Amino acid sequence: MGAGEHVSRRGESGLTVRQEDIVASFVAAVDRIIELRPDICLHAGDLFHQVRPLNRILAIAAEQLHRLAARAGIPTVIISGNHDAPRQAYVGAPLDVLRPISNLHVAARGELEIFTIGSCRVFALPHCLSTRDMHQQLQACIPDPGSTYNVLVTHGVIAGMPEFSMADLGETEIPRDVLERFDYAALGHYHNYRVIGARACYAGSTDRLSIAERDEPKGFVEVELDPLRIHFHEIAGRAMIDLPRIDATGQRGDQLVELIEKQLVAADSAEKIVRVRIDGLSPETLKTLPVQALAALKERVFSLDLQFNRSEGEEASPGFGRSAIGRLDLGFMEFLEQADLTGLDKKRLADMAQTYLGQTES
Ligand SMILES: [Mn+2]
Repeated sequence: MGAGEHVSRRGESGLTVRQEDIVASFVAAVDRIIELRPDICLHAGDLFHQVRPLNRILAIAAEQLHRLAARAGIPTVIISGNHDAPRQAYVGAPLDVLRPISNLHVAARGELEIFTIGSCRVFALPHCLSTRDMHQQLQACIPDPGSTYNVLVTHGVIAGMPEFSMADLGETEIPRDVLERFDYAALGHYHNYRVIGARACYAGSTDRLSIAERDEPKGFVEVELDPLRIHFHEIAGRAMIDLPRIDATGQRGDQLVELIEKQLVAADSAEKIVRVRIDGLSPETLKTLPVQALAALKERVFSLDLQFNRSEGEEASPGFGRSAIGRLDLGFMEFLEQADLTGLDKKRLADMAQTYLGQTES
């Protein structure tokens, strides 16, 4: 929750209309879960898309989790993911604010916490500060043979399955053999619903967070443990579409706007989130582009993302405005996230930073 801040229009709540959408999907999921009355509800991380969500978003999260755990009495376990885990421990996690909610179990300290709920032991392993920490904590994920059920809830990419990477710098790997020890493993990080092997699953996010998710159903999963059965519940969200690419070569600006408009009308796009990619934009086309007509087009669509690919490259200079120095490797990772790294291997830079900078400080 909190994502969608780049949409310009604001709703009555003061949030952007897209932020309101994403909140509404989460609330719809809570409604359905309360109806289903499960023995336990698990959230596998990244409830928030950043370490410091808006106070309003934090308040909505508290209200909804209070409704689910305290009022409806559904024991709920939530962990932090790579987006909402603090990079330095002293900052604290936004989930810490939710700790006073009764019947809500929060794991947000970068270490494994084990909660006993009825006949189930829930191993809650949140995002850790470093890959090394994560590996140590994974070794402690040993099911309790005395417990009827042992369930794992964690956040990251399954080792050897890069298709579940979100290309985030902080993401960590989860070895498959750890998953196989448990009666069920609830996984977070990847945004789409996917069943992994026999007893693990990414439930995915409750709404679409990038254009890459345009054709994916969104929702949550209901899991029965004995025998194991996974059932996906879909939450209908706003439609997201990618229009055919437009070639701007040889077009005047006004002709180009006309082409875009034609596509928008054909796709019935007023209430949709739309991406249009325009290739081969020359300085001539750019000069004659009627800015007001373009702005008027944006008014007619819920959200219009116009991506112009110029025929000439233009470099943006990255800002490096940090004064406080914490852990060097983590500071460098934050810098990498903001820098324009087009054409560079982000993952390799991050790995090198962890190897060299992580050794000297810790
Ligand atoms: Mn994540």
